Amino acid sequence: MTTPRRTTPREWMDHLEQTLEAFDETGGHRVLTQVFDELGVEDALSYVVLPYLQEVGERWSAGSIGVAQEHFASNVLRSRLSVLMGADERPEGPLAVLACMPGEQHEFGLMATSIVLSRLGWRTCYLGADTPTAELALTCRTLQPEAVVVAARRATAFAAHAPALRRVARTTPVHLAASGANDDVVQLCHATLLEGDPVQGAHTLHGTLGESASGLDESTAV
Ligand code: B12
Repeated sequence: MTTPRRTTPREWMDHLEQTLEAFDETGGHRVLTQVFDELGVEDALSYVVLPYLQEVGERWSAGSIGVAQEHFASNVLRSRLSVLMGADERPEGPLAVLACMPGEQHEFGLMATSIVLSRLGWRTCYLGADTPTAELALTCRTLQPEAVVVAARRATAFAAHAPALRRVARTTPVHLAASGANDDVVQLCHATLLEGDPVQGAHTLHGTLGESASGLDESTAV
């Protein structure tokens, strides 16, 4: 008897394209259920869902799909990731506040980090897209999290708010992430660079802060 061949990430992405870009929500959710079951949450995010989103952008900018298809696909994915966020949180875990910088609408990377952190035993307060820095600061004063993660595609989004981020960094470790984060803005904002993809970023944060904050280690991941 031969073992059935496993579906490759390329094939999973093709299945997402065939369903989501044909406005087939049920089919898209079916593919997502299968891919999360077969690969597990982290690999499904790293090798299928996030790369698929990048390809959607390429097809959109090349004109092979329209804005409606891009919006539909990202809305279905957003609803799915929202369900995964917070699903595994434990009440005693360290707390992370996650936000996109003002004007930044791209939040999938931050959502993925939030999902993985919660699976590592963290509690997350997800503020999401386009968060005013005054609100971020207020949230940090109120909740006193162990870490703040802020994401932006452009370095100028961090630089423009450097004074506010420095004020937050006086009391809470601030981590800058996504393509706008680089050594210069990290220095300017008195922050730390959170490198790698969103799944790696969550593990880095957990490695540097999670264990000391709560005694959690990688083996506690759910
Ligand atoms: C979905 C999407 C949208 C959605 C976002 C919905 C949402 N709720 O997030 C909407 C429709 C709102 C949108 C709007 C726009 N978008 Co858009 N969008 C995309 C798309 C298709 C996917 C984005 C995504 O989630 N990618 C998955 C992430 C994880 O990949 P990534 O961004 O490359 O991130 C890498 C790293 O930076 C890192 N990372 C990212 N975030 C984080 C977070 C953490 C914590 C960590 C550790 C790491 C990390 O991980 C990735 C590597 O694995 C991209 C295509 C693309 N290439 O990504 C275009 C894209 C980013 N958008 C683009 C554009 C032009 C726009 C608009 C200007 C369009 C318009 N005219 O209105 C607006 C701008 C809105 C704004 N002010 O921010 C361009 C950007 C071009 C550029 N050079 O800057 C892209 C690249 C499309 C393209 N090919 O042209 N968009």
